[in-house]
Amino acid sequence: MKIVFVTLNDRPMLPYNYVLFRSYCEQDESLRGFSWQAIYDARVNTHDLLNQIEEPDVVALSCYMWNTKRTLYLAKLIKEKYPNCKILAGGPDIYDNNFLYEYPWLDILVYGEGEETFKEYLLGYDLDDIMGISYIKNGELKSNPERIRSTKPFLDTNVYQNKLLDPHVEYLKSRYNMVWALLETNRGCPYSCSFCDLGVSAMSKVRQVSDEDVYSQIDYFSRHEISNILITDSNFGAFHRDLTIIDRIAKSKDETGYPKSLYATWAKNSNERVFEVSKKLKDHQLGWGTTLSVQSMDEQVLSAIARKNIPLTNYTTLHKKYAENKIPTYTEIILGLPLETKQSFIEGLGKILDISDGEVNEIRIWELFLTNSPLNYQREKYGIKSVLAQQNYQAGHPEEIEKKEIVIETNTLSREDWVYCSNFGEFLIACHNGKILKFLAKFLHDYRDIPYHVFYQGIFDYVSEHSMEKFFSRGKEIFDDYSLNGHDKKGNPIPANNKISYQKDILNIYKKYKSKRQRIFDFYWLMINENLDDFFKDIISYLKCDKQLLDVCQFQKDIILTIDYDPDVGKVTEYDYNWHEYFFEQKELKKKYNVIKFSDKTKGYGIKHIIKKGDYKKFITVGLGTNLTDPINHHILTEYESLSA
Ligand code: B12
Ligand code: SF4
Repeated sequence: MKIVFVTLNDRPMLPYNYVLFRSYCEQDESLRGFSWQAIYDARVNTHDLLNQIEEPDVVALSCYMWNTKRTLYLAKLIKEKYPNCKILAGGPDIYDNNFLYEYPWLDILVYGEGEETFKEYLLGYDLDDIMGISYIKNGELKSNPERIRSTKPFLDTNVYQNKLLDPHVEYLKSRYNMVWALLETNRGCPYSCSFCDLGVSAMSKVRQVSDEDVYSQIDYFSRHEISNILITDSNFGAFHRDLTIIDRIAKSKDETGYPKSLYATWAKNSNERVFEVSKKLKDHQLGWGTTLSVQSMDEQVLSAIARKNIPLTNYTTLHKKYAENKIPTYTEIILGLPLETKQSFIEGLGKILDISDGEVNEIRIWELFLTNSPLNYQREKYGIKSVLAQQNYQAGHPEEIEKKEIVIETNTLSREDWVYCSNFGEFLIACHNGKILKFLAKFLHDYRDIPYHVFYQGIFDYVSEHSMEKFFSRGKEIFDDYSLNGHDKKGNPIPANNKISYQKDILNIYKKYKSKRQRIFDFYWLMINENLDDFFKDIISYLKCDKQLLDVCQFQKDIILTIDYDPDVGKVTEYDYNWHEYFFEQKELKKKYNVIKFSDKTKGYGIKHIIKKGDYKKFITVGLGTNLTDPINHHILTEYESLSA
């Protein structure tokens, strides 16, 4: 028998599901000796993938947010070419029996955990006896009872030890010079957030992978020089064992240089252990930051999405601790959750800045997807309306373009409010995380009692009608078109998350930078940067500045990295207050004439990007950064000496 396992990854990543399923099935002696093939490289075009497949008997599909349409399209082509093969589709994006009618080339849908189901199928069980599947029998839909999740520790299949992955490590290294691997240390989540695919009760029991298996996987990563590890657990740091796992990974890195980086979804109820894990990651230069997630800052909303059980109380202390230890933190918030209003959302963003004392390194505003989550079935209750939006930039046959439903209205948030909040959010990220107004905002918050959200919203509304009118109204138009149709007036798609992929007017602006940034907050950061004088004129006139405010505005404007900054010369500036000491050295604010010389030559946290005056291509990387840890050391000048001391 020939089995083809399709698991199209989002990046150059080892085909974990293939090896997991194969190892599991091969534990049964009668299933050894089959021929298996893994199809996983999403960078190869669909027809070339098809050409790699020969005479399959069984095709297994792993369907996720990022690959479902393409996987199903590939499956259609496979079935056309090999009509006798059987096709099974599983994964978190398989949740609706209608798929059997919509994609009639599928033979079986598999729900939930799939190893045992797949094994029973290969063993030739009668379909009626396999739990957790749906299929068409004699023209009628048959849906078997849900499979009860095993309570045993799972795996023990020594996934990474049995050499099945070796050729794929070589393939990825030779083709991409980069290898990502998944590390699963447990599965399931004790929480039940209603917007989440894992928030279903069937997944509430957390099952552990044995210590032995986890450690042997880590050894495999080091031995095979695999750089990037993505831990699949839903709450890494929640278990005491996680500290030992990190120690083991750190030891491997110290001894062999691998893995080089580690990414995780952090425990929601963030605690001392998560901090300890994060600190270890930072100390061994493995980490990229820790999520202190909230999803919403409104108690009513948290209650509606069943997330009330994750308390917000200790965030201020935690943020402080992370900041003191120079560990980047990022906080996620979702727009469009039930009971959220325009006001509660905007206040929520302000509260995030408040509880982090303005120091949150990155705020991420996520759109709310409607897939296999409990919320998907509460549309009426919350007046949920959605738009079908393309996922990211995609080329290829129209049938393989990934589209997902995104919430753009509820009975407490009108579509217009959604547009406003989206646009405001991009501005806030550009100005606070991008540090264009961060210091001014902090001063006004600390010394003039102006709440963060009041400051940012006031400025946003003002500049939207003045210096930034052209750009912010374009951003608004994009959100408006997106929420109405998922595409712009010319019919060009506006992809979820990365909004600007097809909008020529904006891409033209980027031409001189010889690079394109697809997020609207990046676009805003660059446009404000290009129009800094006018932008600050607006700020000064909006704030009706007194002398002290004028001085802090000047400081804020001076430290922003601009294209004409010359690292060979530096920048000399003067102020009536000791702003640099107050903001950068946590000293008391004093009236004191001082002259400062800024002398930054590079920017970047890990990789140091060299600043070059007038070089637009470099400027976009230097100023905006390339990866998620970058906000720590980009955007502004930070190297200085006092000439007046
Ligand atoms: C790793 C990961 C990623 C990686 C991608 C990894 C890759 N392969 O390329 C990254 C970080 C890039 C990522 C990104 C995103 N992700 Co993600 N991600 C995960 C994560 C943490 C692990 C998935 C995994 O491989 N688990 C290990 C496998 C073995 O378990 P499993 O997936 O549950 O599979 C079991 C069953 O589904 C089934 N099964 C799977 N395949 C098959 C096939 C067959 C034939 C059968 C029978 C059964 C079967 O059996 C498996 C074992 O029992 C999950 C959360 C989680 N803890 O599961 C989220 C998750 C898959 N991601 C999710 C989301 C929403 C996203 C994003 C959209 C987030 C965002 N807002 O941007 C992005 C999308 C990226 C894009 N390009 O569009 C959702 C998906 C919901 C859905 N309906 O698909 C999940 C479930 C998180 C959540 N709780 O909501 N993600
Ligand atoms: S959002 Fe996170 S904490 Fe909530 S159910 Fe999903 S995985 Fe669990």
